[in-house]
Amino acid sequence: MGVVVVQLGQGGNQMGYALFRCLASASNSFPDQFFRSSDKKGKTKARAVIIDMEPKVIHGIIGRAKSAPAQINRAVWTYDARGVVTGDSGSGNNWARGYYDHGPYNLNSMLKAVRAEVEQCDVFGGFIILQSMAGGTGAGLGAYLVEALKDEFPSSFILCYCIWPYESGEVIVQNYNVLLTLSHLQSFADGIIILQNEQLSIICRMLLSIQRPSFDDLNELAVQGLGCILLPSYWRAIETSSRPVSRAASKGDSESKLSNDNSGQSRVRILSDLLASLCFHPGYKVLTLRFTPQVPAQSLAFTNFTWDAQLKYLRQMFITGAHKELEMDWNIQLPRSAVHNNKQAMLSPTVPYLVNRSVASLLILRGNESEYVDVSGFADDRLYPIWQVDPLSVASSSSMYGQYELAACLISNCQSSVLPASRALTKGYKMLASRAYLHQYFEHGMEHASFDSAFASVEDIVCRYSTL
Ligand SMILES: Nc1nc2c(ncn2[C@@H]2O[C@H](COP(=O)(O)OP(=O)(O)OP(=O)(O)O)[C@@H](O)[C@H]2O)c(=O)[nH]1
Ligand SMILES: [Mg+2]
Repeated sequence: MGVVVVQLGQGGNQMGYALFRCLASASNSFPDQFFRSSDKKGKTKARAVIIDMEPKVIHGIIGRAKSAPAQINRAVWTYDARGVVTGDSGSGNNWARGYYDHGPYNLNSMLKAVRAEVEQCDVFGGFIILQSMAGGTGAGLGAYLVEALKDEFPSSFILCYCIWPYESGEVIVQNYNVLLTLSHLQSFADGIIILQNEQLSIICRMLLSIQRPSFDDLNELAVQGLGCILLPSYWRAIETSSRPVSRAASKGDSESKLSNDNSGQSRVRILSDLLASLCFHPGYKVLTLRFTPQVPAQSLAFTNFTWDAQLKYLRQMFITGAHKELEMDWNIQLPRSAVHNNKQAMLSPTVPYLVNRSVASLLILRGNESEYVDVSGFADDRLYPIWQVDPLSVASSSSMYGQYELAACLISNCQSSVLPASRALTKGYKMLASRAYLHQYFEHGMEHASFDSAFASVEDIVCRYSTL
């Protein structure tokens, strides 16, 4: 099974490079879902297509992959030069330029590179798209390419991994760009993981003791969670008093014969199982990652981790919607009744809590004894809407994850990612009302109606999640 990673624009390419490094260095051998041996010389290549409209960043990551490769038993990996699509100049943070100009102009070369990489997979498992939402290429051309991929490969899964900009605003038109991108991805992608630069930066500063985090620092942190999900893991049961065995665990017995390994456990299929357990409802596709432990690399060897403590942190982060272990509100507890909803909590002064509700969650545990840890706290009915009958899936692997003796990642289809979307809407509507910078978009053939429909679609997303 092979997954093709499409890296787009500066953020997408730099993040993609960090992801391949993480996948290569966290296992004993190159995971064949993400790497392939090229024929004659037996060199290992990333299963990647790398696209940017200016060549600088692409040259940078190709050079870094060659000069500072993640080594496994002295083996190295590189990018395949045939998977590169680039141009002369970027999109200048103009979403319309990426979507209406660069997208159609480069479509054939992008699809050619994608088809060539897909053909290298014995079984093709889908696409992971890496992009930032605030610029012109990753966001605009990225939205165009995702539509084209859905058209060209209609039965393949598409999981987008999207960088949300600092909300203080690095790019003046970033609110337009994130809203346009999110609305397009909602229509054409199967799952959208949002990664907030702001949150990554706070974790780097407060928990990892990096005073001025660079993009490399943010990327390295961000891909830890994604790598934890993507490396091989196996379905396990949940076993709580109210739900004896999860759907995911029993599913493996009947359906996943192909993916079973020698131990008889059922292996999680990337991306089909992941998306089927999290994004089964087309109205809810926005995902959030939470990863623990969050400690500086140099402290890992001197810290004793226990499952009990780590899962307590992770569960409280989940309940409160927090992204970091520090300064989390431990006073927020689950309401007594499962029928409680957040809307009631907002309206009633006697209900002091607002919990982060989730449509579904997938918990991945890595490390010794991970098959036996009690995870019932994540299956609590009060964390999910009442119509959800089987919201939690759990997978594990007893192997160590890179330097982590134990690691846990929760990927949830929950309310916490829509808060930044609703703030972007407020700011975006303000700019739209004053017609700020619209001429830059109209120059490339975009119409006012496209803004209206994109904003309305994001409003729908926010509304659906906030009434969970
Ligand atoms: N986390 C992270 N964010 C990045 C990185 N590079 C850029 N960004 C963010 O991405 C946004 C800008 O988008 P870019 O990816 O630079 O834009 P692009 O896709 O190359 O598009 P154009 O340059 O307009 O053609 C800003 O919000 C940056 O903070 C990176 O390596 N990591
Ligand atoms: Mg760029």
